[in-house]
Parts: sequence; structure tokens; C-alpha cells
Amino acid sequence: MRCVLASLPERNEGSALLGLMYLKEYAMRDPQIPESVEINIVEFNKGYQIDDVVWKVCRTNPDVVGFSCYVWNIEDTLKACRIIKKLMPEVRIMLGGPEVSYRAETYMREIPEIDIIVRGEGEETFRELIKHFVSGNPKLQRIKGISFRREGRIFHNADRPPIRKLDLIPSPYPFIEDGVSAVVIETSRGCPFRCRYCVWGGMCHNVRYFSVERVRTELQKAFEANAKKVVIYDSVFNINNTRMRKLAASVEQIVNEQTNLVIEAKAEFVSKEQIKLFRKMNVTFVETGLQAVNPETLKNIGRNLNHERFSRGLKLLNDYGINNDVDVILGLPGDNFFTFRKSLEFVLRHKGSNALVHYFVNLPGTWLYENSRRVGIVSMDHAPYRVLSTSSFGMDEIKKAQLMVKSMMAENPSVRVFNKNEFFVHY
Ligand code: B12
Ligand SMILES: C[S@@+](CC[C@H](N)C(=O)[O-])C[C@H]1O[C@@H](n2cnc3c(N)ncnc32)[C@H](O)[C@@H]1O
Ligand code: SF4
Repeated sequence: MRCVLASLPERNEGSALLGLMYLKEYAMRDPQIPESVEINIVEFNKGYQIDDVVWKVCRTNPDVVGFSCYVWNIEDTLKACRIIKKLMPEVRIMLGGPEVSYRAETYMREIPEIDIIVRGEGEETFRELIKHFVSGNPKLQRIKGISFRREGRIFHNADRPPIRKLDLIPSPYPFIEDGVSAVVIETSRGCPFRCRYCVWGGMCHNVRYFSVERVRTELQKAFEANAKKVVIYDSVFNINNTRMRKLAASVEQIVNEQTNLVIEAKAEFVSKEQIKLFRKMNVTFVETGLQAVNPETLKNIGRNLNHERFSRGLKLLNDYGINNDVDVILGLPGDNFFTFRKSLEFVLRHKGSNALVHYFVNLPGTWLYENSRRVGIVSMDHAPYRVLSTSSFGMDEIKKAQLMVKSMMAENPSVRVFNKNEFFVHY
């Protein structure tokens, strides 16, 4: 049985294979999965053509093809799936990832080429699916977390409970290549917050952590390989001082100053002690979310903001030379041209901080998406779900705000936009 896995890269950033590496490692550890099973991950660079995708996938003559689906690759992935199915009608096509997890019914209904959608966390579900493909056991109807098709009907099985002990998932890094430019290390899953535009918390809201020992081992490999950068996947890295202290203590002797750690953190939580801990781990870059300053907008998106604590956190980062991007979202419900501008001005009052402007995408699976009509959001109904207007932020005003950002960028290097190629496009 041959399975090919692929994840079409984001056009600016390049490939992201962490999820697929976990799936493969986790399944291959199962002694009941015979050694004859082949699971191949095929990689594409950011300049890929659909042609290459089809060719690279089909040439291994797979029985099963799995794609990771995100907002940035779903359109191309579906194009590739249609062609693959035409060329190989017997192949089973399986999709996973956040983009299909919350819209399984729609994708199954609209795209007949899809055989199975894996909703939510994939490791355990994928392992069972591989066993199913090899022996027919377990039967599809017994595999939690999937949507599938049989005799022209679509079935949605019950959700799969999340893996409780993340350390059960084997590390995707048996070794790390020397001098690599970036390594990604996942230290937790989930998010304790419930921002209404975000699906990081996923289907499971309780946060689970990889053990400090596991994280230390992966970091050590990155340090020893002289990796230039380690990007930590943790929704709020600095939420728990005790864990940060343990992690810092366990790596301070092995830290490599050539290897810069990049984290997502809450500015409000940054303290002098945290700065010391950041330094011990060589955290040199922090991304932090402001999103908006307008109270009505904050209420609409389900976030709190303590201006004073936020400012104090940014000041500490800047005083101690820790680079930081402060995220602001353009087009949120409740905001208008002037309140959005206030958000940018708030960031720019902090010397050293950069404002990183994101264009609001109204993601399926979020509270805002579910309540769009009530809140007054009009957005694209397919990926990338860009906001078109809200009851407080008309289409013209959004356009004006985009132009304002453009002119601010020309004058001030501290203002940047996320995903420049798409930011200034309206539709
Ligand atoms: C890395 C990342 C990026 C990178 C990606 C590129 C790169 N080369 O690294 C960058 C920075 C470019 C990025 C950008 C954006 N991102 Co982003 N990003 C992430 C992040 C932090 C990690 C993804 C990851 O690898 N996770 C770890 C793996 C293990 O989890 P996973 O991918 O979900 O995979 C698991 C399951 O989904 C499943 N699975 C996945 N694939 C498959 C395939 C098969 C066959 C099976 C069986 C199972 C399966 O099993 C896996 C293991 O459990 C996630 C948040 C998160 N923690 O997941 C957001 C996330 C994916 N991003 C998100 C969003 C919204 C964005 C932006 C739109 C934000 C913005 N500001 O505009 C942009 C989009 C850019 C664009 N061009 O459109 C959303 C996704 C929503 C969606 N529907 O896809 C997420 C979930 C965060 C959020 N805000 O809610 N992002
Ligand atoms: C993945 S999030 C993590 C942020 C961090 N946990 C926090 O809240 O401070 C990184 C940034 O992506 C942006 N983002 C997340 N969801 C978005 C959406 N639906 N539309 C636009 N930008 C979004 C936000 O600006 C956010 O700060
Ligand atoms: S924006 Fe940040 S804090 Fe809010 S839910 Fe997403 S990851 Fe969590």
C-alpha cells in the first residue's frame, strides 16, 4: 500500500511539513502496520506549478493521496485533486488540515473527487485509516474524526478526542541538518483564549503541552545544528511562568547564541523576570497581538486589552533589545478608518516596536464567521475569506485604510503588512 502526502506551500514562505511529518512518524511506529506500507511526503517549493504537483504525486503510483489544506493552498489543492482523480480514478483522495476541518460537509458535497476528510488533529485518525487501507479493519464508519463517502452518501463520524499526551507523538526530528535556516518546534497545542476570528484553539480548547524534556531535546538538536532560527509554535508562549522557568533552566547551559528563538507572546504578561528567561533561551524576536484598541471592536472579537500593561510589556521588550512585531488587523467589525488608525498610532508610540498589519479574513470555524450576519460582516464566501465590508467599515473606507497603510509604509519602516502580495488586493 502506497500513500503520498503533500502540503502545497504558502507562496511567500515556502513549505511547511510539520503536520505531515507527525502523521508519518506516528503511523509508522504502529507494529500492526506492515513494513511494506510506504508513506512518502513530497515537498514543493513556493514557485510550484499544479503540473509538478500532479506529476510528482502520480509518478509513485499511489493507492492513497493525502493533502494538507489551509486557507492559502485550498484552491490549488482542489485543482490538483481533480486532475489526479481523472488520471487515477482508483486512487483515494484524503484531505486534512484546518481549512477542511470546519467545512467538511461543503467540500464533500461540492468536490466529488474527495473521498475522505480528516477533521481536527490527524495522528491517531491517520494511523487508523492506514490500517483500514491495508486490511479493511477498522471499517470507515468506526473511525472517529472523519467524513467520508459511501454509495453516493456523505457520512460524518463523531469527532476524535484530542491526544492527551503530546509526547506520544514521535519527534519529527531524528536529526537536524547542519546550518539549516529555520526549524519549527511545536511546544503546545490549543489556546486558552477564544478570540472570535481565530481557529488556533481548534476543536479542542484545553491547551496541551509537550514535556519540557521533549522540547529541550528538540531545541538541543537545533542548537547543535547551528540552526539560524527556531520558530516556536505555541499560541501564547509566555502564559505560564513556571513552565518557562523550567524550560529556561533546562536549556541555558546548551543554548547557542547563533540560534534565534521566535515566539508568539502576550505583551501584557511580559515582566522583568520573563525578559531574563527569554535571554536564557535566546528569544530574540516576539510577535504579539494588539489587533485593535477600540473598545467596541475588542468586544466584538472577544479580546481584552489593558493599555498600560501592554505598553509596559512593549517597553520592556524594547529596553532589552528584543525585536517585536505588534499585530493589528484591518477590517475588524466595530472598527472604522479612524479607530483603525488609532491602533496603528498606539503601536508606533512604542519606539522599537513594529506594526504588522493583517487583512481580516473571516474564517469558517470562528465565532465571527458563524455570526457574520448578526455582526454585519460581508466577506468572500470561499478562501481566502477576505472581509469586503462591515457595518462600521464600508468598502470605500477599507480601501482608504489600505492606502493609508501604504503611505505610512513609505515613510516609516516600522509599519509593515503581512503578506504584501495580497494585502493591497481588495477582492
Ligand atoms: C505556520 C503558520 C503559518 C505560516 C505558514 C507557512 C509556512 N511555510 O510556515 C504563515 C506565517 C505563512 C501563515 C500565514 C497565515 N495564516 Co497561519 N498558521 C500557521 C500555524 C502557526 C502553524 C501550522 C502548523 O504547522 N501547525 C502544526 C501542525 C501539526 O498542525 P496542523 O497543520 O493543523 O496539522 C494537523 C491537523 O490539521 C491534521 N492534518 C493536517 N494536514 C493533514 C493532511 C492529512 C492527509 C491528514 C490525514 C491530516 C492532516 O493533522 C495534523 C497533525 O495533527 C497555524 C496555527 C497552528 N498552531 O496550527 C496557523 C494557521 C494555520 N494560520 C491561519 C491563518 C488564518 C493564517 C493567515 C490567513 C493569517 C493572516 N494574518 O492573514 C495567513 C494566510 C496567508 C495567506 N497567504 O493566505 C489559520 C488557518 C485557517 C485555515 N482555514 O487555514 C491557523 C490555524 C491559525 C489561526 N489564526 O487560526 N500561517
Ligand atoms: C496566529 S496568531 C497568534 C497571535 C497571538 N496568540 C496573540 O493573540 O497575540 C498571529 C496573528 O495572526 C493574525 N490573525 C489571526 N487570525 C486572523 C484572521 N482571521 N484574520 C486576519 N489576521 C489574523 C492576528 O493578527 C494574530 O495576532
Ligand atoms: S489570536 Fe492568539 S490568543 Fe487569540 S485565540 Fe488566536 S492564538 Fe489564541
